[in-house]
Amino acid sequence: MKTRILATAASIAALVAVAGGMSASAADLEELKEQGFARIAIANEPPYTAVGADGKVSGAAPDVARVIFERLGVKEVVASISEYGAMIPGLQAGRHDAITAGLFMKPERCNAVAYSEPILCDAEAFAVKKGNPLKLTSYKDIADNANAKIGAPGGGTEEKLALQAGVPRDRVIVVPDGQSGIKMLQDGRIDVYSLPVLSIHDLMDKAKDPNLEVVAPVVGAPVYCDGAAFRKQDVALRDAFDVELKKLKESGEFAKLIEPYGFSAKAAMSTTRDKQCAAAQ
Ligand code: 6CS
Repeated sequence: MKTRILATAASIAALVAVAGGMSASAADLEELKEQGFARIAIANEPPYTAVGADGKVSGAAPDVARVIFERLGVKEVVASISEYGAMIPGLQAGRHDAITAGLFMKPERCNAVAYSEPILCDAEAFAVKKGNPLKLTSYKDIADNANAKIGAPGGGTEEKLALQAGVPRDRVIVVPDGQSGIKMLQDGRIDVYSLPVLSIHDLMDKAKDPNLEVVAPVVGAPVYCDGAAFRKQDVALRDAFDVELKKLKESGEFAKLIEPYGFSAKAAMSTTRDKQCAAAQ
């Protein structure tokens, strides 16, 4: 089973042609089976989602989605990279059939999409200069220090948490990808880069920079869980996905898929979509 990224204009054009023929109203399972693939939105933020130099897509979220879609009779998963803040509009516009990217469940998102049951749970983290010179351990600490600038993904949870904690917009810098965030921190253009714990650790392991360190978990920030996200009108597809997800969880296959990436199957299995969608933040 391959998962491939939209690599060429031709493949994008081909996909747009196919997408154009899909009923914009709903991506139902029979259509996806006939189409032969499901179009997923990802962010390329390991270990949640990753795109290799060869275009091969991996990461815990696409790996779970690939197995489930295959069991639903959809042979292939075709991924396109999107900023977190653009994922839901892209889904609603019919550019994706599902978001499988670690898009954390929060009330406003739960109102906009049909989430599956929880899949990947994680706390939040900061990457800072060695010794954490500004003593930043919470988003409020950043708000309280007029000189502190935070980098975070556009439309992402960390951006929202910083703004909610009172960090002014001009001190919240949108960072397009992990490597840029680490570089901006190293160059002193930001004082802290915030992503979920496993994402920050992946970046730091690759950066191997002794002048940086991790603050985790961020004090006062909740543990979030994602689910696969479907259009509101595609609840039947979401429900079919959930049936297979439940089987994966019960058989132990779910743990085998996500725990090598550092995620906890127990964390996802100890909560529910309803609980995550009702949570405060
Ligand atoms: O759901 C979100 O908004 C966050 N999720 C991940 C996996 N990374 C950063 C992003 O802000």
